[in-house]
Amino acid sequence: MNIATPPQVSTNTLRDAIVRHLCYSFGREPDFAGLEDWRMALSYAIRDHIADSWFRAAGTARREGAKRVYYLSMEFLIGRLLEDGIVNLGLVDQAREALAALGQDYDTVLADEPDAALGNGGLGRLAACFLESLSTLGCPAYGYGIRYEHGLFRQSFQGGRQIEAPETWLLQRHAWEFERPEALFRIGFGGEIEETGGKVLWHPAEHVDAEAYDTPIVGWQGKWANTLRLWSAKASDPFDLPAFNRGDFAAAAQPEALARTISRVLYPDDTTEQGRELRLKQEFFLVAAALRDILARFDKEHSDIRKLPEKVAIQLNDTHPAVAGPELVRILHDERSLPFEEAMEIARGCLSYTNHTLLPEALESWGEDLFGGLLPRHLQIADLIDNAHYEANPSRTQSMRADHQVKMGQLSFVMAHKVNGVSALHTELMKETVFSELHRLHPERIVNQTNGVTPRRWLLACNPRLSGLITETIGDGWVADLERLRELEPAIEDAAWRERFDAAKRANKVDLSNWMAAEQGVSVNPDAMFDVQIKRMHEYKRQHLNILETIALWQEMKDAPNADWTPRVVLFAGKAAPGYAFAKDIIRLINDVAAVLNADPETGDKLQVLFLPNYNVTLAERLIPAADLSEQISTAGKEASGTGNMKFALNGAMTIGTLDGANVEIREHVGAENFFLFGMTASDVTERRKVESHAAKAIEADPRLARALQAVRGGTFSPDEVDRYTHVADNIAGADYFLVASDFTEYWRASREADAAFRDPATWIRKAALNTARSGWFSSDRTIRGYMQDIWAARSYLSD
Ligand code: T68
Repeated sequence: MNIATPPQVSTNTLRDAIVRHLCYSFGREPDFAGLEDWRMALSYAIRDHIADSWFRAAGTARREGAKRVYYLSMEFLIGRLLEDGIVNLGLVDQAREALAALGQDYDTVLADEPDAALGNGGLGRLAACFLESLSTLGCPAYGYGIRYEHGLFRQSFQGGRQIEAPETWLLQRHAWEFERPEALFRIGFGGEIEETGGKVLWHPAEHVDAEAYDTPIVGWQGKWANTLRLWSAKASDPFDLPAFNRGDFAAAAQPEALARTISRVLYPDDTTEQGRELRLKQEFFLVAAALRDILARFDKEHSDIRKLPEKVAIQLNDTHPAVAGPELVRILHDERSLPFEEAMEIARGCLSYTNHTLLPEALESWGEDLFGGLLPRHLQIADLIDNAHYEANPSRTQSMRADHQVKMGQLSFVMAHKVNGVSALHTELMKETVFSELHRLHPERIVNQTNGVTPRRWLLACNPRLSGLITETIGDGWVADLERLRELEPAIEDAAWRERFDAAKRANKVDLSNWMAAEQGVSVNPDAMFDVQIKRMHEYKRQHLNILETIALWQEMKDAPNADWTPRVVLFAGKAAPGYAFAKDIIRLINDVAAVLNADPETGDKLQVLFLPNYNVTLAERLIPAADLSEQISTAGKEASGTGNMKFALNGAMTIGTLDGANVEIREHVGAENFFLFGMTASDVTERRKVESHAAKAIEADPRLARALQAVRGGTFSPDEVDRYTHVADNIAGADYFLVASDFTEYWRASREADAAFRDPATWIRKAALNTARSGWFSSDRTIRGYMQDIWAARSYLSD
């Protein structure tokens, strides 16, 4: 099947399309158009071309009766889409010139787009990268999610503290979605079970409608486009007329308001908020709507439901959509009258599950009262699934239904034909820990698919200077075949080429410095090492280890201000879950440390600290190309994979990191000599925790650590409230579950190695460039090929 590359579009054609949309889609004459009007008109002009690819792709998939991949995820962290579309269609020059001809600046227009933050972090961003790769590879696929009115909260700081405000991406006009009022499904909750004549019927007490909104996601060169279908909740019976007629207007509007809460807001990844009924409602809402849609499409093309696994692959992005197991069994057994065993086999043939965490507190489990109250039939089916599994595996000791809970990890495992981890280390740890018994019973089920990132967004688009140099050196084949970056290696041996690589990095750093000066009012030295840690705030990610080391460095600089220090700008960004008090305290501590250090006349030109507010995809695109050092310092065994780590390496930053998640594989690919390794391994961590007073011992052995902790404890950074951070120091000196103290000395050593390497630019640039050349394996195209082969049995419909 050969899909033609879309026709080339000239600048003039694009310019005319922009003006046409401005006038006839938005009713605005060019002379009166504002920035948002221009952005919308350009988006519509681009969207027209994306839609053409989309129709062609959908037509091919239908004609061929293709197997479809369905990626079910509570989160899609898509960020801005306009540049993605322009870049993938190859229309950057045309768009820039067309706008210029209309008196508009391309970068300004692109920057007007809101960042759609329909996700918390890595898990949601991975889903977005996967959709783009699925389209690039021409694999027919749908992403299914929820169209949250409010994505992840907006973060600002007041007195250094995190303040959360609602995020309102939908208040600005959004160019990309098509409302599908005809794709509407009625979703039930609660109610009763009726058993008559061997049949079981579920009569829900409450109903909500799910309405689809489709966003096309176009792949590289516009050869294929898949659909991101997000569900919005609407009242089935929006208006209570009798109440209105009684004059009770508030009651009349009640059904609408209640229904809409389901798609109102994205849950912040917050381990303390477990068990909220609304979250389970959201999960079932997504799953039920998606499965109805999937089956409707299947029924249109095929008649034998037993063929479902041949035509449908459903990937569960973590356990959040795990109720898909019982729901699919319910539909096949209760509604379509297949025997229970067969219904289970068919469901398992379709379903597979990705695990993203081993943290025990993050493994979903629902109390059976809550679960059964909302989904009474699904609770029965979970019991039947569990019993069937036990009968087939009588040596089993752990049940998914123990302790009056429904354990979603185990349910997902049992209902999936494949279960995958997201890095080699994480997959091995899954086998040894959370799923050890299930792995023993089903040794073929767990497979690894190391994460990846899309090179279109995370190199080509976000770093035009470096990607321009790469294309000039090896041609543009790397964009869809990232391992070809290896072809850069001979050029890296050429000093003149290295200078150009360095010039690109330096220019990115100047851009970032200018932006920070304008936005944050802080001016930094672009010749300093840009040392960056950007990710969600969590104890296991150990932002507190980073700030402690920074404090120790500052203290040492003050001891010898005239020594030959490597200047550093330490940059942080990341949100803390609103209920995660310790993580919020670390944000405040970092801001307090920044205030003291940045104002210190003795060290201010050598060591600066900045916490940038409201981390999101757009900010990552700005920071990553400008980074020299990438901080990947989680406690070994805790970070499932990481994907930021890959983006940094790809953009020519050196990693300082532990042997955790995909760091292990990054180091193998880029070479041990091009990676600053430190710290305990996952098995060291387990052993170290058994050592009595391990933190106290580490502190005693390292005076630098002791002094830095003392500054935190003694109020050096909180003179107005000296005991503000006593509990932070106590935590590190006490239980120290995440082993900050025990890894500090090694981290300090590795940081000084980085300093020394940075002082020798010729060596540093070579190492940085080798990181780029050897990171091609971390493309999400490689990851998706792995899923297609090992898990989905899906194929590509592109060939050229
Ligand atoms: C991340 N998980 C992993 N979870 O932490 C990271 N959790 O190592 C990995 O690279 C990434 O997934 C992709 O595999 C998350 O991002 C969440 O965001 C989350 C959201 C809701 C509930 C629980």
